[in-house]
Amino acid sequence: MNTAANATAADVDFYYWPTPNGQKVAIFLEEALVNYRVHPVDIGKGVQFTPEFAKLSPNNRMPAIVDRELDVSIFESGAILLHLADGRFPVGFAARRAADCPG
Ligand SMILES: N[C@@H](CCC(=O)N[C@@H](CS)C(=O)NCC(=O)O)C(=O)O
Repeated sequence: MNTAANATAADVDFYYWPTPNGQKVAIFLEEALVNYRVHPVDIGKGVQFTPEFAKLSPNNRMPAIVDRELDVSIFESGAILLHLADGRFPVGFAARRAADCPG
């Protein structure tokens, strides 16, 4: 995860709040070693209804991501997971499997 302290250009901006739909994307990002930056979307405070967020997620729900290489935003956790699983990200599952199970 990218934080202000170790800020480098992230490959993915992740709009997140800790609910199961958010967490399943968070788990994927961590497990696939994606270089991502978290943007909290406090759904208790109505952040999901701001015009800025609605541009990324027109159904006003999180999670959402922005893929910086393709400059595209994606919402709906299932669609996000399919997008992230395309193998384009720096490590991806194949490399992760090889790292975890050498030989
Ligand atoms: N089908 C969507 C559901 C996303 C969803 O329901 N997000 C909830 C939190 S888990 C949300 O943002 N709720 C805000 C609201 O209803 O105003 C997905 O899988 O991403």
